[in-house]
Amino acid sequence: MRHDPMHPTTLDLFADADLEQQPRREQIGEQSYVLRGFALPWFDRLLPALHAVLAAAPFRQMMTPGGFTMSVALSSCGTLGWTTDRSGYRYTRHDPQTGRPWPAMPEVFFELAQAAAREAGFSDFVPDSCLINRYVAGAKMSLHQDKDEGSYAAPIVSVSLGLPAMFLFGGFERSDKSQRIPLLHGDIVVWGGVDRLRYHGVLPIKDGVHPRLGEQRINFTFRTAG
Ligand code: MD3
Ligand code: FE
Repeated sequence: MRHDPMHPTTLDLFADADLEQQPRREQIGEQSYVLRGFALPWFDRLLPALHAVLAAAPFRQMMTPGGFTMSVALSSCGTLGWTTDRSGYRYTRHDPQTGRPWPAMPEVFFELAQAAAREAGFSDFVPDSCLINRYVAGAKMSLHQDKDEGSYAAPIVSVSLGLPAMFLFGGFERSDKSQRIPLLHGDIVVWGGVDRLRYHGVLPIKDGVHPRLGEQRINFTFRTAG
């Protein structure tokens, strides 16, 4: 009776919950981690803050220096916002579309980014930029390095929300083999130190409907840009 699987004791239930729990922190590189579900408890506070940012700085598609329109739509908050146009990639203090300063980074964004960085071994992360990427079905980001920041000393924190994505985590040359890492709603990835200049990208998003965010994936990329 005590070991009837249909009648687990309270202690058995705790034991099972423990066994079935996914490892919360996956190491994917020497100084790179995926924090599974880390943003989930923050989501209800992130959403209204996101809407306020987007009311001031709506999503827009930008052009690469090479003349291609990015499939991902962008916005930013924080002191510095990443932009691209025919003259190049850079960080600006003003939204080129409105001429106004980028919206301030909501406190809840900053706190989440700092908590995630700490969990990955980077204490005292002070992001001054949050790029907000919006992917609809088919949108992708080709392999690239993040090289537009003033220093590579700080880590980068990436928060995935909405539809799932297959993230490509490459090496230090474009031709190096990439790991494929599925990222789900609420997952956070943190990179820094020796992994800061690794190539990375996102495969085309598959269509679908997320119960909280609909037909899109939204990614926050926190950086110390200045
Ligand atoms: C790996 N965005 O906007 S950050 C980007 O899902 C960008 O939208 C990704 O790459 C996205 O530039 C999420 C992923 C990232 C950022 C920096 C890295 C991965 C990195 C630095 C080193 C290695
Ligand atoms: Fe990037």
